[in-house]
Amino acid sequence: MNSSRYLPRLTAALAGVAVVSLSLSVSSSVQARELSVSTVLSDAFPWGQAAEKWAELVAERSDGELTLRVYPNSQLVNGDQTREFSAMRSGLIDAAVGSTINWSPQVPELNLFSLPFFMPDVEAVDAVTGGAAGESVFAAIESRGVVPLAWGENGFRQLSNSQGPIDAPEDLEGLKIRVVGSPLFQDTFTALGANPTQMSWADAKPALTTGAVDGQENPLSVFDVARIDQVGQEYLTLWNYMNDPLVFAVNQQVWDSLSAEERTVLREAAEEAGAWEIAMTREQEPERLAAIKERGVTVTELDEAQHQAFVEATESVHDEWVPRIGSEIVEAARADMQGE
Ligand code: X2X
Repeated sequence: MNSSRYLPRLTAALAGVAVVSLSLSVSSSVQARELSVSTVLSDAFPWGQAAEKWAELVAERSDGELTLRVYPNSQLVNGDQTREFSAMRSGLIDAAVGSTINWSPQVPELNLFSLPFFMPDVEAVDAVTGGAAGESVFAAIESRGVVPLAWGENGFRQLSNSQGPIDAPEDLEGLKIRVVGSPLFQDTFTALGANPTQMSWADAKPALTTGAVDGQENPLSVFDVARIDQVGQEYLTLWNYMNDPLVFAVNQQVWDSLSAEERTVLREAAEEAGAWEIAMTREQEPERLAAIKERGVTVTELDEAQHQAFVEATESVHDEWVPRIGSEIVEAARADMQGE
């Protein structure tokens, strides 16, 4: 047998092997995907840690085939956190761990959580997020092209200012308060007699530093980590006027492009990271409060009558906003909180 006769066949066979292995490596590199995840706060805060935890669990469970890259400080929307939802819906951002406040301009149902003095404690928040109202809120997000996967928590928002202790609505009279760029907040602080100014978180600290604004509202974790006491905010009122849940979510087209296994990994990792972050945020609050007091901040707590005065002063916000949120969702939330 003349081996040279077989050479072309052998070459062709080898070439075939090369093509197969090339196409294998191409298809595996197409499969290995990186998704961008937007957050407002970095991993110095529980919020950013929630996103990092999600990324860690996804990388681990997908053997590195699916990775999440977290972009903190609203950098994917140039600092404009109220554009995060639109950017995710349009596919500029693949995923996010975002605040219900920041997404509420595009998803009005999310204003449910911002209704002043509506959910008094963490039990109420859990009843709503884990109940029928929570499901309706997720359906509202999904109907706008974003797939919600799990809840996290920024926390109950407390009021700070540089001027003096606040234990009555009158104490807010004329104070310039930085609020997030969501219209409901404008209404709440106007109803309280304050002078609210909408600005992004990126602009908030400079505005507090220069005294352009007198006060702000954020959870204890944010006050503590961002050292808001160092920018003249010497007075803090614990009024639990609203809780700011976070939502882990993915753009609809991105979600549709994933395999069933990848979706399961993403969803389960989000649920675990969210539960982990919620527990941590709540556990850390007492130590954070102690640290804040130690730094010389005057902390004011409200008695029942003082609390009631704030509730009454903000009733008009409910009148205005319940129809915009949808009275069925608000009623469902009430029922969830009453354990019905
Ligand atoms: O801007 C804020 O106050 C912050 C960081 O809490 C949110 O993104 C809602």
